[in-house]
This record gives sequence, C-alpha cells and structure tokens, in this order.
Amino acid sequence: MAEQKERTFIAIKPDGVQRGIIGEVIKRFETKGFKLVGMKMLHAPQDLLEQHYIDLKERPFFPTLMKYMTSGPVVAMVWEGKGAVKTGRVMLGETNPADSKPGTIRGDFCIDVSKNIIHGSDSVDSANTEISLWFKEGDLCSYSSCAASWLY
Ligand code: DAT
Ligand code: MG
Repeated sequence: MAEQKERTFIAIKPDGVQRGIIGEVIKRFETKGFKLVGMKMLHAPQDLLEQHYIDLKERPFFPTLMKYMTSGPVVAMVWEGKGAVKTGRVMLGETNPADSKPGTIRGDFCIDVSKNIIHGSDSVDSANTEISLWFKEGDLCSYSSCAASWLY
C-alpha cells in the first residue's frame, strides 16, 4: 500500500494557464490513473517561488525565472498513486522541451526551456517538501475511505 500513496507536486506555469493547457494536463494525469488530491489556482507570491526554486537561486536565469513564474496565475496540484513522482517526470518530458519526446507534455506543447509550461517534483523528498510549501495537509483529500476497487 505504501507506494500507492506516493504523491507528487505538479504545477501548470503561467504560460500553460494562458495557453489553455490546464484541462489537457489534468486529463493526462487522470486517465493515466493518478488521483487528484489537491488543486488550487493562485498568483504565486515571490517568496513562495524563491523557496520553491531555492536550489536555483545562484543560477544566472533565476531572475528571469521569477519574472516568468509571477507573470500570471499558476495551477498547483497534488497527484497521488504508485510511482507518481517518477512517472510524472516521464509524462512531463525533459527540462528543455527541445530534448522532450513527442507524447510528453513539454514535447507536445512548448519549445523553449524558459517557457516550459509545467513543473513536476524530481524526487519523493522534493515532492514532500514542495507539497508542504504549497498546501496545508488539511487541504488535501484522502481516498482511504473509498472502496478498495478505487485504488490501483
Ligand atoms: P525541471 O523544471 O525540469 O525540474 P530544473 O529544476 O532544473 O528543471 O529548473 C527549474 C526551471 O528553471 C525549469 O523548469 C526551467 C528553468 N530553467 C532551468 N534551466 C534553465 C536554463 N538553462 N535557462 C532558462 N531557464 C531554465
Ligand atoms: Mg526541478
């Protein structure tokens, strides 16, 4: 059961929202078999984004990244299921859309690394950190009271 509860943090970035890709992303994760356990739309504050991207603070593109991520609302989500972190990354494609295969979200919908439309956690540890940064535990749903046939 433990691995079925794995959760990943997925966020549709401002360009993904502006371009109307919210439904497409949700459809892909939902039909793949993951469970949506939390979702909110927000104009992310700079301090939240600085925490979220703390590992990149010294990179030359960091100011551009902050400007991009605060340019409009984002859709923050938590998806749950077996292998959610690793499979989520496979579904996203590579950081640089130019390296992303067709069939992945970045491979299908974008061309520029600085406008790559979606975020996904890169490890279970970073997923847990990111989820607690963006959501309160009480904001997340549990499917544990649902019939066993719901879980796979
Ligand atoms: P990922 O989003 O695939 O986990 P990352 O954590 O290395 O990639 O970087 C976070 C975001 O920063 C990435 O989605 C887009 C931006 N970024 C990364 N490398 C970049 C670069 N060389 N130039 C511009 N933006 C970059
Ligand atoms: Mg990353």
